[in-house]
Amino acid sequence: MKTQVAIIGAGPAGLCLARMLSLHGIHSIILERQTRAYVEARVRAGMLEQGMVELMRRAGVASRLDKEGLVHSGFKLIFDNQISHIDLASLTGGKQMVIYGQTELTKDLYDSVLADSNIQVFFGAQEVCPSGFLEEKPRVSFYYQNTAYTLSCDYLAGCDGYHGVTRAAIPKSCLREYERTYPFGWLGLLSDTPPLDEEAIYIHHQRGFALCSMRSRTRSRYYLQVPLSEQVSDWSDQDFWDELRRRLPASLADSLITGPSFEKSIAPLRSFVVEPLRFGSLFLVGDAGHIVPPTGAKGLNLAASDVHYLSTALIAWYQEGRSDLLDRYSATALHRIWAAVRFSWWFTSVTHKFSDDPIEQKIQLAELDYLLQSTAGQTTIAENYVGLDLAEDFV
Ligand code: RFL
Ligand code: PHB
Repeated sequence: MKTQVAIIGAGPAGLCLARMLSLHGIHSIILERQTRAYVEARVRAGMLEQGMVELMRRAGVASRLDKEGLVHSGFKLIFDNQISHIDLASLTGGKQMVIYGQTELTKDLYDSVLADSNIQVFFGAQEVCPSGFLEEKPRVSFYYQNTAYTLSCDYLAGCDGYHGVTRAAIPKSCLREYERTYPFGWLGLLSDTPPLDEEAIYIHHQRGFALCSMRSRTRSRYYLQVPLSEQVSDWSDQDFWDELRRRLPASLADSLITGPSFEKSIAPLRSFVVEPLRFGSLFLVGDAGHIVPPTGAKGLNLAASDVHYLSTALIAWYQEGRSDLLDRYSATALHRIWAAVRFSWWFTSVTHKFSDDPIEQKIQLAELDYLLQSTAGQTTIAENYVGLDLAEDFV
């Protein structure tokens, strides 16, 4: 079996990369460990940067996103029981965010990828093992429906997330890993109830961080900071709503509409980057190469900028024989990744409870107060939140 680009992982990064390549006549095969239904059901991101929306449009998969996505021109930040507004659009020259669930985005990508004759997807691929990255033709061995296959390709894209096999297939001595784990997680809940507000609300509270977000005008997404020792089964819906109300100012707590949840899960928080993002003919893309805590809403958006850079570089190689963009993929992507790692770490560090030491909270409040009372401070937050510009030589 052979293809031009072998892609491991059919999450948003792998699917989007395959589509961008196909638009330029480049063939790819995607190997995915799970079933389509499993990947589609994973509830994760919701807040998309304009750059991600534009990538989806270029990939020809944005018609539902353009119709159903909720445009957000700002968000709210509550600390010391005071509500501040970050007016993203006016602080960034008109940039906005769009709320559209990763579940929906993945469904749209699957619909188009599975109808695309330049792309073949193997769901339920087992024991996927990439090798030969420094040889002329790298390969991937795998099992599909109990039969062993070997796929030969020109290039390999590791789009298999943080727990995938591609990063692990690179010799340890050739990579440098940077990692910070946080002593808490986010307990998320989805419910078919109207959102608390038309914008996302980030809440600093002495009991811990909370976030009020949404998926549509009738579907809400809420998160609570919880200790890593907690299990989802420790939290009934009533416990969740009671704790969320405690972390909200009274006026908002009174207007919170609650209802039965249909999804609850706990996600650990982590900052992680591996350098470089290339080893021979293997390129790491999205969560396979980097993870950020979700506070800055950057994970999926970074996967999108990686896809933009790598697809541009591969297209330049196949169409013009140019390898300079492939050579610069890692450094260019990492520049934007580190900016998002810094912002996501910072936003987490000023909004979450790390200890019971009262000086911690006082310093967080002083920092938030200092930044929010000045236009310069608000602009710094807004520019990072909407996402930094892409490198010009890859546009
Ligand atoms: P994914 O989505 O993890 O997909 C990887 C795919 O690879 C498959 N795979 C394998 N396939 C074959 N063989 C193997 N050995 C394999 N191992 C793994 C997996 O089954 C899977 O299908 O990575 P990708 O494509 O890089 O996408 C990254 C995003 O999913 C992630 O960054 C975001 O969800 C992060 N994130 C957010 N990002 C945003 O930009 N905005 C947000 O608002 C936002 N909110 C969030 C988030 C992540 C969260 N959690 C749960 C961590 C909120 C939360 C709570
Ligand atoms: C979400 O809607 O799931 C969401 C929104 C903003 C974030 C993280 C997650 O920062």
